[in-house]
Amino acid sequence: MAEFVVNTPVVTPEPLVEVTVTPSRPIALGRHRYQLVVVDDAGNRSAPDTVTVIVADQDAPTAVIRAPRITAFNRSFELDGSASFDAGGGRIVQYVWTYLGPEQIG
Ligand SMILES: [Ca+2]
Repeated sequence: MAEFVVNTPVVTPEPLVEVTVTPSRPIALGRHRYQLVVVDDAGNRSAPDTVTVIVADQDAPTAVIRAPRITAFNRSFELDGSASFDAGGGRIVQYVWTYLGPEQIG
C-alpha cells in the first residue's frame, strides 16, 4: 500500500506496489502517469519507464422514476427522475423518457 503524491518517489524492495485509493483519497477521473526507475545492487539506476493509467467511470447509473399515483383526466402531470443517481465518479447528464403504452390487464 502506498499513498502516492505527485513527483514524490515511493521506494519499495518488492516489485509490486498498491496505489491506495480510498473515498477520502480518490484519484480523479482521467489519465494519470506513473514512472518506474529500478536500482541494482551495485547502485546503478535504470532509465525511467512510464505508463498511463486511465481512471474511468465504469459503473452504470441507477434510474429512479417517480410520478403521481393518480392523476385527473385531461390534466398534464410530471414524471420526476431527480432521485436517480450515479456511481463511479460520474454524473447523470441525460434523462431518456419513454411512454410504454397502456398497461395490459389480465
Ligand atoms: Ca457512472
